[in-house]
Amino acid sequence: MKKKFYITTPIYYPNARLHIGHAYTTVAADALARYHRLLGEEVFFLTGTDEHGQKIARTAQEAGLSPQQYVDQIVATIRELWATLAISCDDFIRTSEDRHRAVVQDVFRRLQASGDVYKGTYEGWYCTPDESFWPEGRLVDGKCPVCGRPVERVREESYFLRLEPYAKRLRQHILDHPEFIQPESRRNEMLAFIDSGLDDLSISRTSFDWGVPLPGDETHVAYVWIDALTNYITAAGFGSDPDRFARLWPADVHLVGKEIVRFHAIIWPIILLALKLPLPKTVFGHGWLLLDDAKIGKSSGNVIEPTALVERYGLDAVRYYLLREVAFGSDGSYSEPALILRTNVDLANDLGNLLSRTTAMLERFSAGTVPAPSGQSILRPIAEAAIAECEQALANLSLSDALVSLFRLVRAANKSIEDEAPWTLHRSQNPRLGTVLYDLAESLRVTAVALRPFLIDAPGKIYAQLGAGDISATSWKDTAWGGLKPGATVQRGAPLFPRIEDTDAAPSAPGEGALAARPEKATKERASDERAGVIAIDDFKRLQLRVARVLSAEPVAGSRKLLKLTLNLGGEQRTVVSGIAAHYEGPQLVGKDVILLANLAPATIFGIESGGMILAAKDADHLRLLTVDGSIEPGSPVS
Ligand code: ME8
Repeated sequence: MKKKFYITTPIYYPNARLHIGHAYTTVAADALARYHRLLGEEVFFLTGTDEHGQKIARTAQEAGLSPQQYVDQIVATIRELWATLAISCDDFIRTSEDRHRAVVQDVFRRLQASGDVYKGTYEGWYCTPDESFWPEGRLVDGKCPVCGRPVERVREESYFLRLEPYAKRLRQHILDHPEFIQPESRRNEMLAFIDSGLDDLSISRTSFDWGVPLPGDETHVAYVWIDALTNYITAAGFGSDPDRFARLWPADVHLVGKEIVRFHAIIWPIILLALKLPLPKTVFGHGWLLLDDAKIGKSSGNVIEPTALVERYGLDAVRYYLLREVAFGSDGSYSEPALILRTNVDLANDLGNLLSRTTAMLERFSAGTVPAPSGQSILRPIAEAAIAECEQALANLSLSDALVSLFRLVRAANKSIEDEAPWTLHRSQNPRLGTVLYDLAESLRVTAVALRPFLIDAPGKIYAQLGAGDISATSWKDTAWGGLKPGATVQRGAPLFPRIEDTDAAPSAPGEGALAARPEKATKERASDERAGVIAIDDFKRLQLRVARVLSAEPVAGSRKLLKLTLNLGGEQRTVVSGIAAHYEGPQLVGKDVILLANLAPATIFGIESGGMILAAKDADHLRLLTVDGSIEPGSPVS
């Protein structure tokens, strides 16, 4: 029988249109689902909407609509958004559906039978935007400790679930299963939360009726989080299709934002323990996308519409940016200039140029067909290592690392064009040419298959241009080296990713010394500041300054001023051309830590692509490189 992979996103509140933060989780889950399908597994990828509760009831009332009418409208926009982002979910659950109501009621009956439910009165605070109860002692400055918004005083009759009887078992489960709560920082937070003592949880509400009525006591509706968490078993067939449920449950990954890990890693497991059901294998709490250091959120008024970005930059660029830019698990800043830069550097320059250079050379030097390789392949071991690293990263849910590995292969292929100089091999009729060209085409083919979980259009276009056939017939196994058939006819096509011209993006030529990036929109005030030479902190923050360790430094043929440096940036290597040859000998620099402006648009200098600028201080006679005061990991950010 096929291995199964069940992955979920949170079910989102349809109280307002969704934004790039929701797209972030959903695109990440989609990439993982696509990867596991390529592995040949039976994948069940679930997303949906969390439609009950006080927040939705109020929003609908303000809009003059019934809650159902209100959510129906928003859900239609969410379905459109997921279609725009090519989200390949296998089910979209809505908690207002009958199939779900029946399961919530069943869960309540079973919880009551567990003996850990009692009726009482809830008196305390409630954060309506987060739909969460808070005892007085946990508030921070009288506000919700998670989102910082005002809380409301609530006093009403409620059913409670005792959590403490399950705390010890849950704690032990967390300790025994290091993969259960990830990343590790969230695991430690949850252990600390359990150790601080678990209050009985109010599991019903009586002050409004937009929810699932409790069986036997219809003046109560289920607390919206109990209702919402239950979606994960409803969709898997709990109570409706026992065989399917036995096959799918437990979920392999609940992917959630870090602010709701507590619900998924404490409350949900305790409900499952009370129901005597197995616990999900992994709850992964990713970080937030931030705008000017604040979480992008529906209520913060700083939402970014993903659809507009897709229209402007294309689906693959937006997906790539979301999956690559921020280490999955950490918070990261969203910025449009960074999206443009990522697209131009990785997709247009590195991947797109590799394809157009390779197909152009195949046309010119090999009559438009893929030659047969004969000699030693330089790129094959690099490709095999990149795929192995990519697999490892995906097993750890490190989506950005997976892409870093694949683009290492793309960069190595580009470098091999410079190193092997196929035009010279062609001129001298050197038989190595066939191997070099095959290597390039095959590296692109392997990359195309491996990019299928992440990108939607580009992999198929690469396949078509290489004459490799229909990419939809490939599986992950086709990332193995050697799939491209010699003799295939190359079909050169349009550039894969046209460069996005953005005059407001970072300065383009290294060595200009123009460190202040231009603001996105020059308002009058900002323009006058600029004239005075003053920049805003946001302008400074757009510069990605990083510590880089010099791996090698060589003179550039034909130039007396330039050195070509190869730098270690942590997970990545960069080549930078720098005008420092009059001040430093190459060997002097090897092992030195320098400061690199890492997000400067690349430029070709003396035929070498330079990816950034290293910083130096200069007086009339001297130039000295900036460095760090002691030992620090290469790649560390400078701020
Ligand atoms: O919490 N950065 O729904 P919700 C990253 N209905 N991710 C973000 C984000 C940001 N700035 N903003 C939102 C709920 N998200 C409940 C869930 S599950 C049983 C019930 C993502 O509409 C992230 O995944 O408030 C976060 O957890 C989710 O949207 C919250 O969506």
